[in-house]
Amino acid sequence: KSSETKLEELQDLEPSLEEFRASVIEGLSASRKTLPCKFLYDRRGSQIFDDICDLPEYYPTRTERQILEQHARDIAALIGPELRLVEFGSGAGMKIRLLLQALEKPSAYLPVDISREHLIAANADLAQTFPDLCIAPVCADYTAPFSLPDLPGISYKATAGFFPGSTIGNFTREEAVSFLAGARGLLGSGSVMIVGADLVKNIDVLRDAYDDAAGVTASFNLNLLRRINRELGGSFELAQFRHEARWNADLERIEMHLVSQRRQEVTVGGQRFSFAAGETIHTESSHKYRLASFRALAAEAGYEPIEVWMDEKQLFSVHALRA
Ligand code: AVI
Repeated sequence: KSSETKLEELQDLEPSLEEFRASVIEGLSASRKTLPCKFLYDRRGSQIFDDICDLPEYYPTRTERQILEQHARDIAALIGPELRLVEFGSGAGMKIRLLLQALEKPSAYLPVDISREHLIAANADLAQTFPDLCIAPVCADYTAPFSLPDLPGISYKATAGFFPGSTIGNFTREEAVSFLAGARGLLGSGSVMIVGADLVKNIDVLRDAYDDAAGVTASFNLNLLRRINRELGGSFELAQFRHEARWNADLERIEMHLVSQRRQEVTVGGQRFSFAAGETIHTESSHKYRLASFRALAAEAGYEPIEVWMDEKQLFSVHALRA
C-alpha cells in the first residue's frame, strides 16, 4: 500500500482570525495584560519552538525522549495492541516515533495540533516511515471540545492518548483538570492516557531553560507580537519589548513575560493600548509538578494514576493514567 492511501485528509478546525483578534483585544484590555500562549504557534513560532527543543538549556525534550526510549516497551505493553492513538499537540512528531516503533500493530494515529502547516509537513514525513499506519491529522485547538474523525474500514481494540512535553503545564490547574476530563470523555472509559509532566527543580536550571543564552526563547516570545502585527495590523515595535522568564514560587511555575521598555502606545485592529515603562504582557505559564501534585490533578479529572517513569536525576516524569 502506498503512504497516500493511509494518510487521511486533514480535519481542519484551526482557530479563526476572528477568535485570535478577540483574544488579543481581551488580553490587552485586562488590567494585567496577557495573551493566550496557544497563539505562540504560528508557522514561525512552531519552528522556533522546535529550535528551543534542541537548546542545551532546554532539558525537557531530551529528558522526556530518554524516558520514552528507555520505557517504550513498558508503555506499549500497558496500552496494548491494535490501538487508536491520539496525540494532543503533536508538533514536529518526533516523540511519537518512539512509541509507534514499540507498539504492536497500531491501527491508527490521530495527531491533533493547532499549527496546520506544521501538522501537514510532520505527518507527510511520518507516513513515509510508517506506510502501513492509518494517519488521520486533526488541526484543532484541543483546549476546546472537538471530535475525532471517523475512520471507516479501520478497526481497533482500544484507544490511548499521548500528551507529551509537559504541555499540560501551560494550562492553569483548573484548565488542566478540565482538559484531562475532556480527554477522558473523548477517549472513552478504560483508555490509557500517557502524559509528560515537568518536575519542580533548582530555580536556576528552570530559569536558564526559559531564558537561553542564544536568545531563542526570547525570539519565540517576541514572535507573538510579530504575529499580531502581521495578522491583526498591530503596531508593536519589537525592539521596545524584552523577554523575561520569571519563577512564580507560589504557583510553582515559570512565567514568560514581554516587558515594555518604555512608556508607549500600541494599536491593534484600530484599538489603542497604553503601556507604562516596565509593564508586562504575560504570555505563558509553564507549571512544574511534584509526583503527588500531578497525581492529585489527574484524579480530580477522574483518571487513576497507574504508573510513572522518570529519568535518573528526576527532572521529568511520564505518567500513565487510566480512565
Ligand atoms: C510547549 N511547552 C510545554 C513549552 C514549555 O516548556 O512550557 C513551551 C515553551 N515556552 C518556552 N519554552 C518552551
